Amino acid sequence: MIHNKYTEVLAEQEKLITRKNEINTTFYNGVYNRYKYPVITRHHVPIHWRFDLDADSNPYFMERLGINATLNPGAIYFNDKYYLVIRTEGLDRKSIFALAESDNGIDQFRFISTPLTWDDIDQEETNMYDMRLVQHEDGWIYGIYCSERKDPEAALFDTSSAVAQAGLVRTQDLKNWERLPNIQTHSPQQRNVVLHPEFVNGKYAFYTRPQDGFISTGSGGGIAFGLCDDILNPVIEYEEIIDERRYHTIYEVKNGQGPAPIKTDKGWIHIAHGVRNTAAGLRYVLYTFATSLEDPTKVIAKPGGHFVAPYDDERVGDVSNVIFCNGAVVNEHQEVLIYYASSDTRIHVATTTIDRLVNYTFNTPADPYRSLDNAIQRKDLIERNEELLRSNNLLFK
Ligand code: M1P
Repeated sequence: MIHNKYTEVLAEQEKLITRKNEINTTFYNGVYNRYKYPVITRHHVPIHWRFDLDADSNPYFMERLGINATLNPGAIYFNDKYYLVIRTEGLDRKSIFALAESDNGIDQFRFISTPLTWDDIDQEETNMYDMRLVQHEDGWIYGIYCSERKDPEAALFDTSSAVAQAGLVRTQDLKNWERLPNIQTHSPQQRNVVLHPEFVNGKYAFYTRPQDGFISTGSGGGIAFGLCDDILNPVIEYEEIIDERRYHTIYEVKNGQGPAPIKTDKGWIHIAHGVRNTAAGLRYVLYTFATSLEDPTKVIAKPGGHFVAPYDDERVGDVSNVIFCNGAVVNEHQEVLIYYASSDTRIHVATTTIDRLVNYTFNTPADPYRSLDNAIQRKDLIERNEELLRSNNLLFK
């Protein structure tokens, strides 16, 4: 018999899932809109994924398999619907992938089907997270995710050192998934590996992030680009750094490609994350840059500073002061929906348009890299504005 508490808990959840989202009018920057509510939290995960509904085996209606956080979703606009493959982290710290669907992409996301599974080709793989979903021109939808295992080289007493590599799966319908071999590179560790949606010189092209350690990128210089001949045996022989880390920037310590780049008339627009260190720990923000349509290894525009940073309540969570994005979609109206997680805890959407994203990326001044040059850059803006205000009789001094 179903426990009588079930309908009560379900009705409460239904109120949350069907709540309309609204633009957050306390925030304005002309680049994108933020929304009042997160689009997915751990409270959106179906009741029957967490509770044993049977009154006999669960007389107190206890949550048996709780969810700790929902974060870092891959995203795709597919058959007129918005889909997220969500990193769904259980109380046991393991992340699993779960599919959620919405008609409008800004609210009423519902988890559908069951958690994603595929052939277990790798018994050492312990954790999986941060899938990038890419509709490739070869006709497949690929998912590239971080595949993590215990470091086989770690000393016996060391139970936390890990190795991250890029896992690869593909699907035609988001329901049936085929596991392909992990992507091989010469780097000891890899995270934030993303497939470029088109062939480059007839080959599969990837963005990678070579790193020496599990947390620290060490000698890994930034976001790299590499080609691969065979997606069924994915080997990247050479990685070329295309977007370097640099001293005293928002991406000084680490950076990583977010979703697959978005193709526009002016270039490929990339949404990436940058990490800097602070007395309170690492701070993760998003930034954008553009690469050439003719040569995707060539950066042709890069605004200074962050694109999205933790805002208000977004600052606090399991890993505070983090904004991370690995999913964005473009619909038929050229609207861009950017899915980002705040503080490794819940998922939000920011909306903009291709026009605005291009305008932002190509016309926002670059980081001058030095405070005095930065002061000159700002002074120039102020003087131009003052001149305009004066000519409109709006400057009274
Ligand atoms: O905790 C912040 C993020 O840290 C990692 O990102 P990166 O590899 O760039 O440091 C990832 O584990 C990511 O999932 C997480 O959100």
